[in-house]
Amino acid sequence: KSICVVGLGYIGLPTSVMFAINGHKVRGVDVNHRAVEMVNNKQLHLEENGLEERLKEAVENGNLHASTEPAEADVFIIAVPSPIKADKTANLEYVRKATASIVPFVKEGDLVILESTVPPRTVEDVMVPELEKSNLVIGAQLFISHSPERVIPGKVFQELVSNDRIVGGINEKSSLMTKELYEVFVKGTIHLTDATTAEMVKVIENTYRDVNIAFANELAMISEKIGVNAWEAIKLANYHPRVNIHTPGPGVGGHCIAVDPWFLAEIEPDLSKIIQLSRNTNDSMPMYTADKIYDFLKEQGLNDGKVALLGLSFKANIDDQRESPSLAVINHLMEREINFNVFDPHIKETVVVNQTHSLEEAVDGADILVVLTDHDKFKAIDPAQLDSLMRTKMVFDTKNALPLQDWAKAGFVVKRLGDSKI
Ligand code: SAJ
Repeated sequence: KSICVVGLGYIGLPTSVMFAINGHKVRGVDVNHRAVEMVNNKQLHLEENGLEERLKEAVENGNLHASTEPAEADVFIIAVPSPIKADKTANLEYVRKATASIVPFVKEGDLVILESTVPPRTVEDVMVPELEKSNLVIGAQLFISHSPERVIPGKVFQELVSNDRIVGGINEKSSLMTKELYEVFVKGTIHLTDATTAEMVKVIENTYRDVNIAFANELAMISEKIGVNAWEAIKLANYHPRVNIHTPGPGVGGHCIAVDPWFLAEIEPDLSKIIQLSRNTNDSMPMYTADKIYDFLKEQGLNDGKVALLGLSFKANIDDQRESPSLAVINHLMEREINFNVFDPHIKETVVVNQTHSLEEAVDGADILVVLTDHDKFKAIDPAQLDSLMRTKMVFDTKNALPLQDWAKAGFVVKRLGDSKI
């Protein structure tokens, strides 16, 4: 089949590559000229484990070609961003524009699939009206479905294959056509439903995680008041066969979990109270973290304290700093005029002020080391290595990433988010 994938980002590119190495002819489309050029030159414009070799294979076998313009195809897959606006409502302009861009190219018998996460009813209310402009009969001559991506950055290629997939068509034929297409590489079960249910499923998966993390963050804050280590308490509670509490941290980042719950809040603001409260709790964690840092410096009698922040990406072992809680922590420190350096071994380009490109530089003269992202590279830091570099030996671990007992033995004042037992 010929497939036209609109959007060559974190989802569109790996998906294009997978179809191309599994025998389909793929045209990858992106408005970003540089991304298009890089893909055609087998170069990565984003980091993902296993992408480099697969991209090479897909381009070299002649099945993947990128362009800035769509063209005729049997299948169109839309994988463009669906962010929120400042007022926390969905910005569906990318989805609408991408849909409009394929209208001149769709022909009888074609299938259009939306992979982007969207508020329930977007396929029916935004995409269908656009696609009707093709003059094809929707559901009889042109087939449409939602097949939301569910992969986690860092493990995209494993999860594309092994995860179950939800496919929701505007009618049964659309669902079946979509299932047949993805079966070429998906080993998990493909579950069929209608388009609006599929949209709901995707959004509630991420909302479930957000609410659960907010709960964990609340437990962390309570634990700090009552002589409990929340990490230990959560671990023990999770031995119960019906309990699965997530972990606390300095906030929730990324462009999915911190965004998707708003899609439900937008539709039914009065009926989504827990969802909105959780979102706001998680959004308040960077401020809480910055306040803690401030208090720890004060405790040591330091008015001109200097902070070494470790971690800019929104989670472990990836290079993606979009919506990262670290950026919000930095803003709060700046508001308080607290001196800081920040270092992330996964982020090569300079994205914030006071960013250093080595650990040594970041901790030089610092009074507190703060772990904001649980990169493996941070877990392996030997506290003895920092001995002569830091002015005050204090460490604050917001992710329960470090063996703090060893750090205490090395003479550090140790602090952990959610732990007043330490
Ligand atoms: N986080 C916590 N505590 C936890 C888990 C995560 O504070 O217990 C934080 C992380 O540090 C990070 C943020 O939440 O800042 C989000 O990270 P994540 O690993 O939970 O999720 P994402 O955004 O990388 O990917 C999620 C996944 N959704 C689910 O697991 C339900 C993924 O499967 C989706 O495909 C993806 O969203 C998406 O694109 O929607």
